[in-house]
Amino acid sequence: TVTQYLADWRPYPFQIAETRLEFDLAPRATRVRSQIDFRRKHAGDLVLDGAGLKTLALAIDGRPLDPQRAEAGRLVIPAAELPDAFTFSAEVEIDPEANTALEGLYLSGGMFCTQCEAEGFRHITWYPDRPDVMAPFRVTVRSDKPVLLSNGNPVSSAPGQAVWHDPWPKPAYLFALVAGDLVAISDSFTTMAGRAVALNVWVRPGDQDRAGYAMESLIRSMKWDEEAYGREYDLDVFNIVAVDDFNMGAMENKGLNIFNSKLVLASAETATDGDYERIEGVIGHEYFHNWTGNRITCRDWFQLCLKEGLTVFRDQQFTSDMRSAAVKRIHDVQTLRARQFREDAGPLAHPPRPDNYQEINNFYTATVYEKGAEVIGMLKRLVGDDGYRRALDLYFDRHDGQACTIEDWIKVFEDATGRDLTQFKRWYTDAGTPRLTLAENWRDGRLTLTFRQETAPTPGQPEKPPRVIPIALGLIGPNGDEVLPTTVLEMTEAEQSFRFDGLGARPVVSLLRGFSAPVTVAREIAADEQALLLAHDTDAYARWQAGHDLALDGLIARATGAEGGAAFSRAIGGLLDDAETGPAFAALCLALPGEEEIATTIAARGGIPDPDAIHARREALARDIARAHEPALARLYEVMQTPGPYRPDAEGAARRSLRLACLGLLSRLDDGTRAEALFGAASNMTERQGALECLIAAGRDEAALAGFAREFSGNRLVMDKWFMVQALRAAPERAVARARELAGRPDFDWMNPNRFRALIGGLTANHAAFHAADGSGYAFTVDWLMRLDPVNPQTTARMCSAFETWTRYDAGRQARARAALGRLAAMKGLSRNSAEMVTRILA
Ligand code: HT7
Ligand code: ZN
Repeated sequence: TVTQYLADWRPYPFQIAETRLEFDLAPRATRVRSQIDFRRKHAGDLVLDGAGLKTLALAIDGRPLDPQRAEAGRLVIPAAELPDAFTFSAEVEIDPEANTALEGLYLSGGMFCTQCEAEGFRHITWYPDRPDVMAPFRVTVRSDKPVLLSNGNPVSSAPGQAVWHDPWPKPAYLFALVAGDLVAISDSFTTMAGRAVALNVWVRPGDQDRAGYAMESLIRSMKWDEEAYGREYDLDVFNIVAVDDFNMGAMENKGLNIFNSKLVLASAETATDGDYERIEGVIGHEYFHNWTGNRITCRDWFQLCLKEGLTVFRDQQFTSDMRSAAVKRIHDVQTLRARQFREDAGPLAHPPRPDNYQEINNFYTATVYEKGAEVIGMLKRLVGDDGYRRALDLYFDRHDGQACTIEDWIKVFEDATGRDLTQFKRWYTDAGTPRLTLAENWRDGRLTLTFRQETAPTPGQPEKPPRVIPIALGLIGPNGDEVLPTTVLEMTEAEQSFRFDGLGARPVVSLLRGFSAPVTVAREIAADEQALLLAHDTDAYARWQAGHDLALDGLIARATGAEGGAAFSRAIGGLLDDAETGPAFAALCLALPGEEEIATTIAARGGIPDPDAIHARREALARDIARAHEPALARLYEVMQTPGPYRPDAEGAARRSLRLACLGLLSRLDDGTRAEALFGAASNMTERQGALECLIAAGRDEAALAGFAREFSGNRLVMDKWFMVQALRAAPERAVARARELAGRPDFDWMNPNRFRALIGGLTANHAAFHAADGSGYAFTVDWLMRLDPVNPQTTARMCSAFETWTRYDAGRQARARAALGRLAAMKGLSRNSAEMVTRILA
């Protein structure tokens, strides 16, 4: 295995004036003819990438080259054989039907489609498959499929052949082609300069009635990017295509976004509120890439967070503007903690900008995406909204059409604001989550806050110098009044004190408002102070965090044997009284911390988590809360009904989320009676799925599951939910057996990544089941990873991260996890993707 190093990057010796491609599509033998007009920029050989290509012909300016010159993976033509300007041409044959890895050109349900990020284009033809080589593309597609699409604007279209031209220089990873039996729902958008853009969402015939929300989301995204960032769309058409077989969520190919169908198709009966919100967010994300990723791309794959962190940040802003900013922030913090903090605390920890990798596909991680976005949030907080806008304007002006680095990004902030960001850059180069400790001193009306920051060593990075940490805080007086509004402290040292004078009585610190930095916090705070913050803090995130900490402390006390959670249960009383004024917030507060988070917190505090005890005690606390508040919960459950037709807006979703939070608690008392009634009566998938999850947890699910399967057996996306909820929500002692049984069904179409993730991913997310003491969860998961790896290495490797926490558990579980991983590591022919993951996890 070859390790790639950031330090080894060298400029490509050539630029490309134009790339011309011709495709004759056939499932088993597609012919690809290419002509690439190269112009020399620097000294050096012509190096082209290729993988799995049957090379039929090669030529320079029409002079044939021996096709045998192509070695595995590379074609090198020495500089001495090349003029300064020349056309390289090739003819290759590829086999889309055999392409189960879904990288390059493949077939999904009879439709030809492509996925080229990160290094998929080399599976299509010989090319400089690196993001800093950009070119305009002209593409001819020949096929008997009725719809033939590629990037850019249509040039001509006739039965059997279409020609597309993309005038905007782009790297090969943004190339796309689709050919299939598709239908579109169409609309148009007039840009701020008055240009009309034709919009199409392409789906399989019959799916049109579920594509409307994707189109509405696209239009909202285009408008928002003009208003919030001044960014206008730049082609005559924008196409979105939904495909069923896809390794990730979606792909931002220039002018031709390709989506996992689960992020396009939605109707009240088939999609949940969460699905609708994700569709809007991901449609926005891919659209926003048009400027942050496509017009300005990455110089190399080490810079991935340049486009992904920024685009996630932009999609988070978009969702905040379209829905509730407070709720969105809390959701984002929950996701970051659940996925990224976990990554940062284990063997897979890496900086947002790594400096080495073996397989770039393994670096599409929570650290690159979500932490990359948090780092931008911190920058914005430090330079202010105006400074951020000036920096972004400069970024677009200065770097349009370029392939850039994190250094370019930081420089625009320095130039636009005059700040020195040298220390700030550590957020990009250093892995690990800083732990912020607060010590308070109160004397004579003066509060002194002393912060310490510490980051534990991570793989390859033993030393962790201090970072700049923006700490947003406020002070709340004992009567609940705010005595200091939000103030941002800039911590730059390992230890630093800040003083607040002239205070009448000792206030409670509302710390890290808005989650102003991706750090963990350790502080002494009494339960009644947390309850005061939950009741009175002016910052919604800090209020939620106070309640969440109260619950977490109670759960950890219980999980380690003591009584706990009474203070949280008391605080819930006040919250339920005014839940109607903010149902989504109340729902978030009612949700107990998940088992994985409890385990993470126990481990971070130096303990060994016991998954069974965590599960049992969390259940016990949920029951106690339900008992203590049954009348209020039952009342809210009724009040939060949403009469009238289903609307996927934030208001309706908020009411349903509170209703289901109440149902979840009440089901612990009524053994699922209400859930059964709701399952039978609900006309939308949000409530049906919510009710089904309660029934599964209560073990009263047989009839509901059978009815659900009967109704939706023809809908793959809905059946994915059916598989997922059973693996995820089954009681831990039953879950592995249930998953095994489901895996034996003929409709467990495991080569489809959505179906595989639904069942196997569902089980790995069922904490106590995956970490079953007898190792059955580990063994079952590895059996399936071994089956999938030869077929689809990317998806297999990503799912290996289920094991990234294995060293936190007791010796018995560790031994079983190591044995399971050892079997995977020893598998003959294990892919480079999975081999890298297993090696890092076991290191
Ligand atoms: N930029 C896209 C990443 C992506 C991807 C990466 C590797 C393999 C398959 C993939 N599909 C999409 C998606 C995004 O972040 O917008
Ligand atoms: Zn992205």
